[in-house]
Amino acid sequence: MVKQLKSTIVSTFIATSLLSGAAMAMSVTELQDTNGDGVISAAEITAAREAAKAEKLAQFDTDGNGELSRNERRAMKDARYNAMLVDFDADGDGELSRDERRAAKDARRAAVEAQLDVNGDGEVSAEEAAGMEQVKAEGGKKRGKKRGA
Ligand SMILES: [Ca+2]
Ligand SMILES: [Ca+2]
Ligand SMILES: [Ca+2]
Repeated sequence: MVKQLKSTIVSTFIATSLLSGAAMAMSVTELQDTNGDGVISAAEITAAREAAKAEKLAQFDTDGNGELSRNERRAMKDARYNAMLVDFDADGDGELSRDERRAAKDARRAAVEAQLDVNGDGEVSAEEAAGMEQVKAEGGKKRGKKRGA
C-alpha cells in the first residue's frame, strides 16, 4: 500500500510538532526504528505502545494503583483535549468544531505516516506499512508476541 502524504505543508507542520511534543497531544505514539533495519516492525510498534502506555500511567495514574480510573481517564482526556485546542482550534473559540476535529485527525494520521516513512521519501511503502498492517490485523489479539521479523 503506497500512500502519498497529504501535502508538504502538513508534513512540515507534523515534523515540527513531533519535535515539540505535540504528537503526544494528538495521542500519536512515537515510533522508532529501534533495530535500524529501515522499517518500523509490528514488534517495534507494540514496544512503542507499551512505552506510551507506561508514560500515560506515570502521568495520569494519580493514586498510583497502576490503572486509570474513570476520573483519571477523564483528566487524561481533558488534558489531551486542551493540548489539541492549542494546535487545532483554528478560530480560537475554545472548542473543536467538526472541521477542526477533522484537521486534527488528518494531522494525526499524517504524523503516523510520517513516522512509518522511515526513509523520509514522503511515501509509506508496502514494506514500511507492513508492521502497522500486522498490528492492525492482530487487533485485540495478545500483544507483545514475539515473531521472527
Ligand atoms: Ca526496525
Ligand atoms: Ca474552534
Ligand atoms: Ca518511505
